Amino acid sequence: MFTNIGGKFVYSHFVTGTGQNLDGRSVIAADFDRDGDQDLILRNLQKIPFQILRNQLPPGHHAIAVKLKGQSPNWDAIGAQVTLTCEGKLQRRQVAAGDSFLGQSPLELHFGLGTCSSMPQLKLRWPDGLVENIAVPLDALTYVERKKGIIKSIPLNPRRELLSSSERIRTQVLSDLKGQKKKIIHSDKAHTIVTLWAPWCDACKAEIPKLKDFTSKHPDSEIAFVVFEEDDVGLVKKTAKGLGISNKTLLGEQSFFNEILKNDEVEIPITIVFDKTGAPMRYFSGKLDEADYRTILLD
Ligand SMILES: [Ca+2]
Repeated sequence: MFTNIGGKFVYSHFVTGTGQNLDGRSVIAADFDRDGDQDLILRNLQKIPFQILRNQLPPGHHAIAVKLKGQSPNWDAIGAQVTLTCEGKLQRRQVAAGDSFLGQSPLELHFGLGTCSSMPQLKLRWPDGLVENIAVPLDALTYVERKKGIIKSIPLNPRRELLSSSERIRTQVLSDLKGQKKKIIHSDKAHTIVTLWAPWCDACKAEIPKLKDFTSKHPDSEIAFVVFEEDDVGLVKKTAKGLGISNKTLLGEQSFFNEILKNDEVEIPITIVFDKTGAPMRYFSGKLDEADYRTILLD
C-alpha cells in the first residue's frame, strides 16, 4: 500500500492496517459502502480467508464513479477508456475484466478527486473507437450508455452524512427517566454503544435484550438506549421497565433526532458505537446479525 503525500508515494501498509502476515491471493478495490472511497476486499489462502477493509477517509474529499454500458455483444464495455479532467488534472481508467487472481473488481470505474470540486469532464473512448465527451455530477455514481449519455446518477456518501451527524451525539445531554440530565456518553469505557429505539418498534424490543446481554459480557463497554417517543412517557417507562433498561434509557428530543435522521427511510433500531474519545466507529440500522455482533467492538 502506498499513500500519495504531496506528490510522493510512501509505504503505508503498516499504518493503514493493510500490511498483514497472511498468504494473500486476491485483492479487490471497491467502494462497497458507497461513501466515495475505495475499500478493499482480500482473499487469503489459509488464515482469515476473506477480509473486508473499510476505508475511513475523513470528510471533505470528492470522488466519482462511472459504470458504462456498451453495445452488443460487449455490453459491459470491456476495454473502454475513460479520461477524467478536474481542474486541469488528468486521470485515466480502463474497464477491465479479470484484474486479480481469483477475483474481479467491479466494472465501474472509480476516480478519487481529493479537493477538486468542479464538475468532472469525461472523455469516453468506447471499445469500437467512438469518442464521446460528457460532464458528470460530483460525488455520484453515474451510469452512462454509449450514444445515449447519462442514464442515471446515484449520490455517494449517505453513510458519511449519518456518521458526521452522529459525531454530534456525544455533546448531547438528555433526560433520563427520573428527569435527571445525563450525557449520552458518560463513562470512560473503551466503547459506548448507543441504540435508538421506540416502544412501538418490535424489532427494537427484540434487539435490546441481545444488546444488553452483549454489553454485560464486555465490561469495557457501556450502553445507552435513547428513545423516540416524546409524548407518551408513561409508555416509555413501562416498556423500559419490562425490558430491564430503565436506568439506561434516555429520552430523545425532536431536535436531537433531527440532527441524526437526515434520511426518513432509515430503519430503527439504530446502533452507533463510539470509542473512548467519542468518535463514532460503527453504525448499524435495523436488526444486527451475528457478523455485526462479532465486529461491534473491534478497533
Ligand atoms: Ca467506501
